Amino acid sequence: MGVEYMKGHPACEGALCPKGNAVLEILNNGDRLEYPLKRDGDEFVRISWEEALDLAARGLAGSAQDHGPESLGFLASSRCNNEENYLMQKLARLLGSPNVDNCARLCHSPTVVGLGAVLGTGAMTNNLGDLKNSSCIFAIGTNFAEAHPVVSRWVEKAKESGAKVIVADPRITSTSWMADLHLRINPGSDIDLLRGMMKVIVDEELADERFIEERTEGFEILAASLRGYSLAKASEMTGVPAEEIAQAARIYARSPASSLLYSMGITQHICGTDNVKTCATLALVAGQMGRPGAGVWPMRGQNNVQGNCDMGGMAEFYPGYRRASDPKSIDFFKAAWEAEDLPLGPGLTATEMTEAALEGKIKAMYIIGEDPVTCDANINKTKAALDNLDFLVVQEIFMTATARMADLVLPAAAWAEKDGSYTSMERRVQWIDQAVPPVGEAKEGLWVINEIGKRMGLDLKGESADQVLKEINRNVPQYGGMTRERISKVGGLLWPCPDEGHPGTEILHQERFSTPSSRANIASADNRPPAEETSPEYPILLSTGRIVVHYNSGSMTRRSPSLLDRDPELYVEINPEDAARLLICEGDMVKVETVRGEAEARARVTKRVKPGMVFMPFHWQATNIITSDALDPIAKIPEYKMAACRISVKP
Ligand SMILES: Nc1nc2c(c(=O)[nH]1)N[C@H]1C(S)=C(S)[C@@H](COP(=O)(O)OP(=O)(O)OC[C@H]3O[C@@H](n4cnc5c(=O)[nH]c(N)nc54)[C@H](O)[C@@H]3O)O[C@H]1N2
Ligand SMILES: Nc1nc2c(c(=O)[nH]1)N[C@H]1C(S)=C(S)[C@@H](COP(=O)(O)OP(=O)(O)OC[C@H]3O[C@@H](n4cnc5c(=O)[nH]c(N)nc54)[C@H](O)[C@@H]3O)O[C@H]1N2
Ligand SMILES: [Mo]
Repeated sequence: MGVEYMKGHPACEGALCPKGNAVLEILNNGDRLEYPLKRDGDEFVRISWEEALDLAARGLAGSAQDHGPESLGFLASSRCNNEENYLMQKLARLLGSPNVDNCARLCHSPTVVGLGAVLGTGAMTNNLGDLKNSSCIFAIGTNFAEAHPVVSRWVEKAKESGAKVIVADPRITSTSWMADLHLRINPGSDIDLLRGMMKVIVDEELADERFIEERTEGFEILAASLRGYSLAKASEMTGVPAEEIAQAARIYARSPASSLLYSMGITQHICGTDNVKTCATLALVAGQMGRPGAGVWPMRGQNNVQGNCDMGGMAEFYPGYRRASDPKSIDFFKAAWEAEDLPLGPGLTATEMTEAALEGKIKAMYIIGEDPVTCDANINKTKAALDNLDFLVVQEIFMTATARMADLVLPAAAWAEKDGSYTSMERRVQWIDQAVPPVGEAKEGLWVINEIGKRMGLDLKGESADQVLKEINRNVPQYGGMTRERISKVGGLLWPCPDEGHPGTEILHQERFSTPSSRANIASADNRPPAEETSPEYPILLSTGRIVVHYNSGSMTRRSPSLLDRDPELYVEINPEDAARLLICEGDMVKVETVRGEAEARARVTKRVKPGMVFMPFHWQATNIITSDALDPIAKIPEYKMAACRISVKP
């Protein structure tokens, strides 16, 4: 009915981003899915919930019977609450499939595994408000001013108290405008930048020797590898003047408290995991960790991607980051769920499920609140994979490109229409009460999953979000003390919160790291070139990312008239030098081609991108026709930030 601002909220103090302000245009949108729909040729016909649930159960059971439970793939939704995601992975695993994953695969999977390996916990170390205590804010590969506008407030507050802001980004962005020092790095050269900074820190005796000695392992290997490295080499690889790298290193290491913020510019590379580990290593070497204003802030994506990973909606982990490959995890959940057997993992990641569907190994999929046909890299491949399935069920609030390919579409209640908890990127867990009834016959995800389970002979114990939260309290140690009452208070609680007397944890790693040895593992990695390098045929580097008014697939924001009005169509940013050479003028429709296909976009001629590079947002489907699906070998994230393309004016 209206939007009110929570002035007393510790993370946002009542501020919303443009999408938050447009929320009612989306919630009350006339396009919302209201009834279950079944495919009939090229059309969809309305059916009853009874028929829909039977169909879903039969589709999944049929595949499990004919091809084994490992032929089932599940995508949980980071837009949905913890209880829905907990139940989704429970359904998958009780059916015997280890293949459950979520959009973190395309996003911060390198953080979960990389930061996890270095610090023991793959999550933001401090809270957002704590940024005001930093006297240096180093933002690398994050455009938080557009992607996390609420964070800008805390950075502004730090600046008002004299903090220095350093931004490492190949583009000029709304975030780089806030910077005292903008390192205009060559895309994909972050490890060289970080190593260059560490070289200066070590050589100029700015390393925190006591912290390294008392709290870390592996420094000698890094130090040895830096001996053969030079600032000149770092400058050559990154395209950043040596003096600027040295200046950044000195400011970061000398400041009483420095924060390091990173996001997709770091993770979406084939060396994404090594990038993350190197970011954390810089913080360790400088001793910038485990204190107010000092730590590592991975800027996570969706409203509940943190929670989805915590709940075990990931191929590598059962709930609470119990390794899916560890028989002890299986024993724990066999007892907790009174299950005879559970699948040992890791299961297939979202990106591997696509390959497996193409090979005919995955036969049926249940997708909740994800749109891979718009958001995957190289979507023609994703389409072919989904086409190859025997059965696809999609649970959505809108008819997305993915839903359009389904055999069965289930209408879902949106956030304001259901109870449940969400975990923000600061590990903050908050309960939301249902405010309005769902539109039409839409149902909350919990009910749908529970009913499908029943029809497959399973009692998932998912009658209400309350009931599931209590099970989460028992089975996810970090959430032990997160009762509905406690997390309903403004600001909720930050995990870990192991019991009901625990106040939650604002800053991690203050005394020890959560690794088995309690020490952080210093990493030493070398840079690797991108999977796809530019060539005479495809001479320009294509980078993709976000703009402030649109959100991921755009399935929601492109339906908001006020947001669409601000950015109505797909565009490509191109440097004036390249534009002149290619005879492209501002406003021309151009064709952007890679080996995988072509996309049409409106040219914006601007110095915001370097010569030899173009940038496209991915909130319109065409972009991911051309992006590269090369994967990081550990986290299996695609290299969305690097592809080789060519551009021409559309005849
Ligand atoms: N408005 C809006 N906000 C969002 C979203 C949205 O779609 N729209 N999506 C949410 C989600 S799911 C996520 S994951 C976050 C992501 O938030 P961000 O990661 O901040 O968003 P991106 O635009 O993908 O990339 C960030 C920056 O990385 C830079 N970059 C590209 N390549 C490199 C490189 O090689 N090195 C370095 N150092 N920088 C590079 C880009 O120029 C870009 O400015 O945003 C969340 N918030
Ligand atoms: N080229 C390029 N591609 C990218 C990226 C990039 O930087 N460049 N970034 C990648 C990243 S970081 C991410 S996270 C992915 C995002 O990929 P997706 O997760 O596929 O993107 P979203 O648009 O967030 O899709 C979520 C869907 O959930 C639906 N939804 C919202 N609320 C609910 C609900 O309550 N219930 C249900 N059932 N559904 C709901 C929305 O309608 C929407 O269709 O995209 C990736 N793709
Ligand atoms: Mo994301």
